[in-house]
Amino acid sequence: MKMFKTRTISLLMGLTLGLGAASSAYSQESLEDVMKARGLTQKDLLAAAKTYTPTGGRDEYMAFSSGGQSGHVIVYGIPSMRILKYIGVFTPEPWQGYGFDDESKAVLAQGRIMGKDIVYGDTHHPAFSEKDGEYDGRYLFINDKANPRLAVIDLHDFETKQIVVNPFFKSDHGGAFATPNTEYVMEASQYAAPYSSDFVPLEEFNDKYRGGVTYWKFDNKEGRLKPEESFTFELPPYSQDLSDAGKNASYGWGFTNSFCSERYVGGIERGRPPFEAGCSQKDTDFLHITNWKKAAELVAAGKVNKVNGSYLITMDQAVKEGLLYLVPEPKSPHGVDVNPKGDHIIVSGKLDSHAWVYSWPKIQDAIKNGKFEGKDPYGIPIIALKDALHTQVQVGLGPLHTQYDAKECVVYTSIYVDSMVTKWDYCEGKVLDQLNIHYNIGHLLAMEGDSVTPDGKYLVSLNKLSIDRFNPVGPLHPQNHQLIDISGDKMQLLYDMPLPLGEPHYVVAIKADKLQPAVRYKSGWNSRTDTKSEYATRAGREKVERDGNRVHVYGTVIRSHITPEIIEVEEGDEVSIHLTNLERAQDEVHGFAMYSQNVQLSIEPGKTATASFTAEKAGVYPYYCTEFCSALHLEMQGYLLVKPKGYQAKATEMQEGEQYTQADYDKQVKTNVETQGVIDSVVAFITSHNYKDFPTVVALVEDATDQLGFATEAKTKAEEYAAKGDYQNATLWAGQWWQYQVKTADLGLRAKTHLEENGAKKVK
Ligand code: CUK
Ligand code: CUA
Repeated sequence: MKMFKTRTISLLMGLTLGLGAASSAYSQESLEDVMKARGLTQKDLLAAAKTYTPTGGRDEYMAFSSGGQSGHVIVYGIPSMRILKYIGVFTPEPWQGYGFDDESKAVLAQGRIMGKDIVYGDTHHPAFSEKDGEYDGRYLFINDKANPRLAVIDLHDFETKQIVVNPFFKSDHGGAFATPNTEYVMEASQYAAPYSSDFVPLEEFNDKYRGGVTYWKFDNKEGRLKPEESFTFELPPYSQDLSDAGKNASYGWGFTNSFCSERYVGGIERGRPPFEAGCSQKDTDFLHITNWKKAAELVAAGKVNKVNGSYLITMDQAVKEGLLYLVPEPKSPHGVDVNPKGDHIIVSGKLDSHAWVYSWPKIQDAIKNGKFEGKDPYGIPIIALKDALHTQVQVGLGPLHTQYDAKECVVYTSIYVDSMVTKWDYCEGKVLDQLNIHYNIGHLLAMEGDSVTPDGKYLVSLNKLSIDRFNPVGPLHPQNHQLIDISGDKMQLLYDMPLPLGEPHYVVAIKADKLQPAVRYKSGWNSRTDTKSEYATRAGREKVERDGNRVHVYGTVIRSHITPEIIEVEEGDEVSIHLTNLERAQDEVHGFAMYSQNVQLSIEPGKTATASFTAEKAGVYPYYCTEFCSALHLEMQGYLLVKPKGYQAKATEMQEGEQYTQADYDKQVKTNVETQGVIDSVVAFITSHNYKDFPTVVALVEDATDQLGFATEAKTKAEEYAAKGDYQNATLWAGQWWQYQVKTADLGLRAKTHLEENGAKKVK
């Protein structure tokens, strides 16, 4: 312990004197040496230079990837391809305390289905909130295909705030897709099923099984989906697939494709040919066109009935009101993508080598003139292909998804079977370039590719299989995201990134400067509801409240202690520990884990989080902070004592491990005086510079001032005990005084470094 103190002090001194003198030692190795040793070509170097981001550098774009089966969202930077965060969405995520604190458990509980906790998701399509068709950087939505749900993530703190369960579907896929002002978020079903939770035999498939597309109303001010204002279009049991919202020319409409309009039901065990045979018989499937703008008016006018407690526009009503149309599309299509102007829609057929380009003006004409080639078995008007199609382009075998370039008419389509990306012109109908990617590409993503003004620049190919790309890690491989430079005429492959967390389907990327995430919460904040927590606790106001066997602990955390450090309850008590992080410093998160109780909180600066459990068994339960937050992090600890019913205390005095004398006290005080010298020199440096021009430094200084205040309190106590000749307590409090000094010095040094690195100026 004493050794440690001395070393820390010299470290602090060293930092004070040594910082700012950058190392001048330079590598003797030449670029050629490294190229030779690693077998790199000029092309490799060029690619490396385009993605390599020096230490401290930032990315131009932030990508939000579906986490596939993990039920999370993965955030990474482009072009560095560095993973920045996993966001817990449908699945508990202990690092963030997601699914462990009461506040986030309440979010996950919104996603219960038939009373059951569903603790994973098969996430497919993330979507940003939009304003006038541009990403506004406020919210992210994502769907869960397996359990038809949508989640809302607030990009102000990258936390999941809401989960909604579809009131009709038993799976979804065509979500999440936002309308141009995030009026609605689309979610289409995938596998047709009865709308009720009752048993309905498969023999009644055509009559009783249904698909659909839900338009979830989004309250842009509140940042929440509004189930009571949302509505669903009843659709035939055609296995709806992907969706996209119309924009500009097609604003007010939505598009949803389908892949089994044969309505085939397999069942090899009943002697029937399998699904895959029956679902790929016809040459075409159907693109569903829905008018959400008009539908919303009907809902507002009280003309739509509720089923399962939610607005349902039946097929009959939709046809009667002119809200629903079908257009044939290529066999087993996958992906429907509206262009930035909203006047073309591209659909690819997995079992066709063409991408089909539809003309929205043509479709509109057909609708206006009532020009249909017939009706489907449910009475929905079908627009003839020739009355809707602009052109068909041979792009390669197994085309899936399309992304739009910054240049008009230019698009990139993922070619699954041929494992390549085809760059082509949909106005002229010609292929421009093709690039082999590693293997079996699914989605691809362009920068701000779903907005009305895509950026071009980079493309990421989301390859399904990574086979031989990386060091082997067993039979389950990561996915391979390949970064491609699309700024020139020819596509250039830059980098392979393994993504080892579920199978991401789609990714969206936004300009990094559109995001302004917070570094701390307002003090005592429930981050999941974005309101002041009723359990917020201020420094010095920590308390324990008991009502029968219900115990509420109102505590705080700050470097380096948890208050309270000892919690005493009785066997059988229901315990809730509410902890508020008093820190204001950036990145000073504290954790809270407890032996055998499934307790693990992440308490970011300002946050209040709650761990609740039943103290079932009498015993001793250590708890501690799980984030290495300070030099005395390991000492950030405590004990929950669960006493047997009717327990009578035996020992009355704590057994001290060490006895301290006046000499110990004097020694500690001497150390403290030296430390104060360090602090004073740092303070002198800071105050002699224009530190007030640096918000980061101002925050650090505020925090340091707090810590120094605590130091003064501890100093007073130490001196009081010393005056009474109680050197045991005097020495311990002097030690605590020093603890606060070290934290003050640490903050001060961080502030000083920041000033030095950011060109602060001396003030007279
Ligand atoms: S899907 Cu998986 S590659 Cu769910 Cu958009 Cu196409
Ligand atoms: Cu707080 Cu470690």
